[in-house]
Amino acid sequence: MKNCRVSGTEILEFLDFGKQPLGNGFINHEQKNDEFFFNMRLGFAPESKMVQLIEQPPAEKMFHEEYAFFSSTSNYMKSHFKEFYEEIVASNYLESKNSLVVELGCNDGILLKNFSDEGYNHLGIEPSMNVAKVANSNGVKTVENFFTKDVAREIIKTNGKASAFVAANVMCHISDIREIVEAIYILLDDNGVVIFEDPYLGSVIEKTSYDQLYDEHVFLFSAHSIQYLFNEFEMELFDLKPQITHGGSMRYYLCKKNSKSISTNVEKIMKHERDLKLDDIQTYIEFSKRVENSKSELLDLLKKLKKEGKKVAGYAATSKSTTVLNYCGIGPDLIEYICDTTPIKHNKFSPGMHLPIVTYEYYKKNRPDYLFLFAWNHSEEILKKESDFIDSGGKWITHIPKVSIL
Ligand code: JHZ
Repeated sequence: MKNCRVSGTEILEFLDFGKQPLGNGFINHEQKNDEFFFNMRLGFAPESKMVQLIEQPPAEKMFHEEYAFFSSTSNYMKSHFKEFYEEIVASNYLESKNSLVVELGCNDGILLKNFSDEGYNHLGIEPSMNVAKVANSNGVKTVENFFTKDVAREIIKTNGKASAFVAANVMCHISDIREIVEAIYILLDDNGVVIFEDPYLGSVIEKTSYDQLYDEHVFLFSAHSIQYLFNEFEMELFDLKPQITHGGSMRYYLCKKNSKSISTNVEKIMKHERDLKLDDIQTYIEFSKRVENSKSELLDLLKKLKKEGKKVAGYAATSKSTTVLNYCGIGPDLIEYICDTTPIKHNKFSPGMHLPIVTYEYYKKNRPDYLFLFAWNHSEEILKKESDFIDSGGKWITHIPKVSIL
């Protein structure tokens, strides 16, 4: 993709992560010599203000019947999505329980289950069949498909128009974003709302959390870029609410033009983005220098620990860990294994660098001296749960916002 996916104008490249595998492409021993890689480069489009990958692997390679990420693995996220549900219900967006709520990329149903349990009219759309099956078996009505304009028309035929169209950590995954926004416009009732959240560009820049970039995250959104994108399709932002999830996310509220009053939050956050200079390529050039520094500091620390004979393991085989490991060139010589609670990842190897993925129980029996916190976004939940690791002399390593030992 040489031009911006939103405006069709030029993209200024500012960061090259080199060859990267699929963020969730955990592999068996036999697949080690037959892995998929793509060139992961990041750019900024001055016209739309959209930060985006220059190249993204095809959607079918990333989302399929063996998708490795299940949303319900974090208890904190379960309560976060319960609050999201409560907010929608408490607002006047739904006239009654019959008003249709559609969720794009509902995964295992972590959000929609709240609606289905209380008898709300709902529909999930999820292309990764294995997670969609879990949603369906949990009582969440889910269509196993990618979302398109045709799918939107089909849904209208069977379910009518949507009063609320929601998504969490999904919109930023979709390369053909114009098709999606057009499809949303078709599906949405004239008075309907679109509410979605994704990792926030401002937070990534402030925290140097470069690992929010991997194959699935083709965009890093801001209020400016979302306003630009939806304005193209006669929709506009009417509210914005920052979230603490995933190291700093933004919840975007959109409607068809002139159908809702605009919250003062919109201008407040737009101003914050101008103050952060998110419209200036220089900001991204400086970010890329900080990313390079982070890489060398992390490698220095891991090599020093190895020299001292310390054992280091990783905690949580996140998608983000794929970027850290491959960009920095960290293999099993520096981090012995990664423990994770997701069964589909067990006894596999991390994408690209091939670190063994082990069970939580394995970690408990084979404690390292240091644990690298790959799920730094869940640090509160994890550090609390693992307090005995520190008590028994263990130490945590993080790389966000700076490489350090906690
Ligand atoms: P977590 C995924 O990213 C992928 P990831 C996706 N592209 C996205 O956008 C975000 O989520 C939202 C493990 N874990 O949430 C379970 C433990 O082992 O940071 C999971 O494998 N123990 C859709 O993968 C992984 O972490 C724990 O106590 O970067 C999830 O990582 C906890 C809390 C998690 O998302």
